[in-house]
Amino acid sequence: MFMEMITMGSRGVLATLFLVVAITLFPQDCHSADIDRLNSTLRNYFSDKRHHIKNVTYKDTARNYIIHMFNEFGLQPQEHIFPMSDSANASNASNVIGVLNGSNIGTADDKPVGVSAHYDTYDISPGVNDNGSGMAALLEVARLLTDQHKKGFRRNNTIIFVAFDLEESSYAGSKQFKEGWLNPWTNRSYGKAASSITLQGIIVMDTVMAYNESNDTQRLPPGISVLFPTVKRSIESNGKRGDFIVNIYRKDKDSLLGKNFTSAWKKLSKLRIEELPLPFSNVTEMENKSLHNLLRSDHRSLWADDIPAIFLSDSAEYRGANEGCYHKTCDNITTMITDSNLKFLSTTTDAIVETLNTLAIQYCATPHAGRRSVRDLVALESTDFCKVNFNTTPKHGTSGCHPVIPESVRLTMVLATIIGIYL
Ligand SMILES: *[C@@H]1O[C@H](CO)[C@@H](O)[C@H](O)[C@H]1NC(C)=O
Ligand SMILES: *[C@@H]1O[C@H](CO)[C@@H](O)[C@H](O)[C@H]1NC(C)=O
Ligand SMILES: *[C@@H]1O[C@H](CO)[C@@H](O)[C@H](O)[C@H]1NC(C)=O
Ligand SMILES: *[C@@H]1O[C@H](CO)[C@@H](O)[C@H](O)[C@H]1NC(C)=O
Ligand SMILES: *[C@@H]1O[C@H](CO)[C@@H](O)[C@H](O)[C@H]1NC(C)=O
Ligand SMILES: *[C@@H]1O[C@H](CO)[C@@H](O)[C@H](O)[C@H]1NC(C)=O
Ligand SMILES: *[C@@H]1O[C@H](CO)[C@@H](O)[C@H](O)[C@H]1NC(C)=O
Ligand SMILES: *[C@@H]1O[C@H](CO)[C@@H](O)[C@H](O)[C@H]1NC(C)=O
Ligand SMILES: *[C@@H]1O[C@H](CO)[C@@H](O)[C@H](O)[C@H]1NC(C)=O
Ligand SMILES: *[C@@H]1O[C@H](CO)[C@@H](O)[C@H](O)[C@H]1NC(C)=O
Ligand SMILES: CC(=O)N[C@H]1CO[C@H](CO)[C@@H](O)[C@@H]1O
Ligand SMILES: CC(=O)N[C@H]1CO[C@H](CO)[C@@H](O)[C@@H]1O
Repeated sequence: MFMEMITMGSRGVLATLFLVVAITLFPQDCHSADIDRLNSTLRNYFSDKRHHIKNVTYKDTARNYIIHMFNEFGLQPQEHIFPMSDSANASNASNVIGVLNGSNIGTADDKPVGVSAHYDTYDISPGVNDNGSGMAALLEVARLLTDQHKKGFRRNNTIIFVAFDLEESSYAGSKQFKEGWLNPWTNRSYGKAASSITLQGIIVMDTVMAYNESNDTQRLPPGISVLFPTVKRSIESNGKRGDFIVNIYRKDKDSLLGKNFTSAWKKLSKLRIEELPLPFSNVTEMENKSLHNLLRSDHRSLWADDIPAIFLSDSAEYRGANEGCYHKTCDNITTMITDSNLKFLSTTTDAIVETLNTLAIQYCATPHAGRRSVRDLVALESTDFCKVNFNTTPKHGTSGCHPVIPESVRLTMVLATIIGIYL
């Protein structure tokens, strides 16, 4: 490098400097799920049965891994141990919960928002998709958000991460969540203000990684055609491809969360999404209308407890590879870990990060003030990422992804470099 600079002369030195600066300040991806991590998390921790009877050892390993990772992320994990209903075996189960405090923690202004998935599996199914996929995404969301925290971002509202246990036993973990953990935690954290805290809602993921671009890979559960004729038409006009995420919520209770997720998804991805805004809010009423298919995860218990929630899914056995493998031994790494499935899962992860940042109101804790020299920016880049790369107040729904140095300036710098070297 030194010899090159001598032969290039001062113009070359300048050009090289430009190049270094241009590369250093190249726009950083503000929120991108790491596909290799999703892959290895699934393979290493969520690829064999995690059932309280069929393989309790592996389930414990998965739970310990969640606790370990939440600790790594600085989320001070808490185990919510609850008694099991089939307690003949006298063992207990536990939800694992991590909390990322917002700056409003402890005050009446806090509007917490959450994300969840279940880590247990059905019987002897390895449960890579059901629900290793949701867990891998949950851990990746937690990693990305806490990483942003380390880079100087803060959020007004608190974010709660929940890994539910025993979803596969009548949603036992989520049924006991409100009474057993949420209420006591709210009292502990907010004291007198506890009664004025409103949870904005919890995103529930279950079976979220099957993606199929072939025609006729998507079937429709009964009831959908009548209630959502436009969704039916949309799926049919697309050749009945299983290539979309399903976002289920109750129109009158969960719209804030539901619509924010859909808009985050559309902003970040060209992949399709189908929204099913239910015109009912009472779970019993939905069951009486034979809508069981839309109630098949932990959001059911949350809704019954009057906690806003949305349910994200690939529609489970109504789609492609899931059809033969759902709850079977072939819900395994061979069937599920494909390029397109991982990409689909990473899109869900990114859209959740975006949604949570919007609802928790992300901001940069150390706003950059006024104009700065390029040298200042380079120096800051290494110590305070958000100060350099982001505006003080992120525009709504953008996670604050505004590089300070505009694209056009970067391009000019690169061009100047090339001209500097070759002329
Ligand atoms: C439980 O899962 C682990 C890890 O995959 C495996 O080594 C072990 O053989 C399993 N045990 C049973 C009883 O299936
Ligand atoms: C199960 O949990 C209950 C409280 O939820 C506790 O009293 C009991 O000791 C626990 N039992 C075991 C075996 O851990
Ligand atoms: C969010 O927090 C920032 C920084 O503390 C504050 O300036 C802003 O008013 C808060 N916004 C809302 C909507 O609470
Ligand atoms: C929370 O605090 C309120 C008011 O002090 C009390 O009535 C309620 O029982 C507490 N709930 C729990 C779960 O501790
Ligand atoms: C979050 O806030 C709670 C309640 O104020 C506090 O006990 C806890 O230590 C805080 N967590 C972190 C990581 O600061
Ligand atoms: C898939 O379905 C679409 C819409 O019905 C149709 O236009 C297209 O030709 C089909 N593609 C194949 C390969 O059958
Ligand atoms: C839901 O509907 C059932 C049956 O109609 C009724 O018994 C129950 O009180 C309702 N629940 C709520 C929270 O309104
Ligand atoms: C997954 O299931 C398929 C279909 O039954 C089977 O061919 C494959 O060997 C299984 N993979 C693993 C890792 O068990
Ligand atoms: C997932 O990881 C395995 C093992 O490292 C690797 O062989 C495979 O190519 C990866 N799959 C994808 C789709 O990245
Ligand atoms: C997203 O949530 C915010 C509140 O944080 C709300 O103002 C906005 O309208 C929501 N966006 C959509 C598309 O519903
Ligand atoms: C009631 C119940 O769940 N019993 C189970 C206790 O655990 C053994 C295996 O460890 C099972 O065989 C029983 O069915
Ligand atoms: C989304 C999903 O497929 N949930 C299923 C998980 O497994 C339980 C127990 O078998 C089913 O009741 C849910 O429908």
